[in-house]
Amino acid sequence: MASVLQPDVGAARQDFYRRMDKDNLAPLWEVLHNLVPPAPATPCVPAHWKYRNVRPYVMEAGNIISAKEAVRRVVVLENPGMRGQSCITRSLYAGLQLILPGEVAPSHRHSQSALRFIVEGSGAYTAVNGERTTMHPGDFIITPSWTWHDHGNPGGEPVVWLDGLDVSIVELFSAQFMETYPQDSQPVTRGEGASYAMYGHNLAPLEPVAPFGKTSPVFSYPYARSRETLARLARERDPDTCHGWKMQFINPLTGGHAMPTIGAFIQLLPKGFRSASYRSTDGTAFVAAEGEGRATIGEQAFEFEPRDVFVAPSWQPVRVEATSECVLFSFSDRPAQQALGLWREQRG
Ligand code: 1HN
Repeated sequence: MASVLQPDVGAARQDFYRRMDKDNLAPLWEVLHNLVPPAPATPCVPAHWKYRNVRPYVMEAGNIISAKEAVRRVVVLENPGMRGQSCITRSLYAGLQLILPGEVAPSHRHSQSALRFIVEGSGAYTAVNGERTTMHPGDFIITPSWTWHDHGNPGGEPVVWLDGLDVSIVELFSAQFMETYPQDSQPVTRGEGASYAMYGHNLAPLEPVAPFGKTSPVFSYPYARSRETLARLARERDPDTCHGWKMQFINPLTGGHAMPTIGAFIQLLPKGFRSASYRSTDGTAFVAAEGEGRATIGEQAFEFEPRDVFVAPSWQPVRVEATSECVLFSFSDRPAQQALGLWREQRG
């Protein structure tokens, strides 16, 4: 009878697994359900970093190590579900970088793409392939893959920005490359604003050659322009029930996302706005640029204020209530998922 045979079947299987294990073989049926779950499964959990808690550590880092010695003096925002893995979502890295007056973070390049969202202070610059751009709070700045970049602060105050990188994506494909520039600072070969003037005003050179490949030739998107656009949009139409007034940063040469792996967004929520629930497969990191409110992500509610960071894992419902008028910057791996035909969203 089959019931009598069950224990033997179990023992036979264990013996089979042990023997095949020695030859680097394993039975799929033991792991199949974990490999293809019915809906997104991620170790990423909802989390919130209050800037008022994090800032003292960032400033203390400034006393403990120089930007030059650290190469990049950054406090990493580690997702509590993935401690030790230097990531805020399964695919993306985030950290708060500090550069003090007079410091230089030495030039290097890598295949990972980076974005910067300026959180505090003005007067530092980042240089990308020979052009510097001065940082102001709320600016969105891109370091395209494989471009030389260094940061400096000739100004008089500390400058802090949020870095977002596609570290885990590039690692997944084992496509990491990195080189150090022979000098701390690369030579300046173009005037400040050259890229923005050439590509950021609905004009492009005849037969434009994309200077940064699949990444936008505009590498600095000033907050003043983004904010003005949101204010104008708010006068022109009703807010979306899920997103308020939300825009994506684009590559003017393609109309698509500004970066091939990371999507960046900015949204305005009017005072008193309560969003409808929204979820998508791109786990998303948010930074509050202006205003206070409450973000409910899955089961957890976070009260945020300006400069706070919070993260929504893939497929967890997100709702935002704006106590005052809010501007949120956010980024995710949406372009990568869309390029691979994987991205899904669900409203309400
Ligand atoms: C990097 O190169 C920078 O260039 C910042 O500012 C953060 C995190 C991981 C790997 C490289 C930068 C980084 C990074």
